[in-house]
Amino acid sequence: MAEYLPSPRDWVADQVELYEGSGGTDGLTLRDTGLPVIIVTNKGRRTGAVRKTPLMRVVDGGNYILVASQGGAPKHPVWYHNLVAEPNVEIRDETAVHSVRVHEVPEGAERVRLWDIAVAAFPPYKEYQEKTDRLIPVFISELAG
Ligand code: F42
Repeated sequence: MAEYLPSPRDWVADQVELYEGSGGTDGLTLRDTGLPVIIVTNKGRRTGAVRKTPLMRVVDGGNYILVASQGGAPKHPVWYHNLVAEPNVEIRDETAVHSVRVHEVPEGAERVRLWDIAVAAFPPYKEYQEKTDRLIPVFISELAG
């Protein structure tokens, strides 16, 4: 089993510890927004280490939409590159854990549809997109198998 390397950002590492440590019964929302969060367990593309990334919980039917916004920062988050390199990940949604495969949704009507769902679930995504020149990547999950 690969080693777990926590995020260097304390608030992120703390949320993962609370969420995972409670078996998905505590630390379930983003700060004081009350909006739900999932934990994506992914593999570091260079270290091979276990990485755990909290993201907003956005769903399209039974699939999860993952938005690589990183607060509208100029560069994609590192986890974006991890998911492109190894798309088989685990998603913890409260007490449920799903093995899924994710893929980036290319520009086009389907991405627009998923983006609108994401903004409805977490309105700050819209401001994050306005803040940055990059097109914020959107992934969709499907059950691995
Ligand atoms: N971020 C989002 O992008 N979208 C969201 O919807 C979102 C929601 C959210 C909710 C709660 C919460 O606590 C955090 C939330 N975040 C959200 C922040 C998110 O969890 C990430 O912290 C953020 O997106 C930054 O991701 P990052 O992968 O760039 O993290 C950096 C800080 C990081 O961990 N860097 C590590 C480090 O040590 O510097 C490297 C991590 C890594 O994967 N390394 C790879 C490896 O091999 O291990 C190397 C990869 C390479 O290419 O170098």
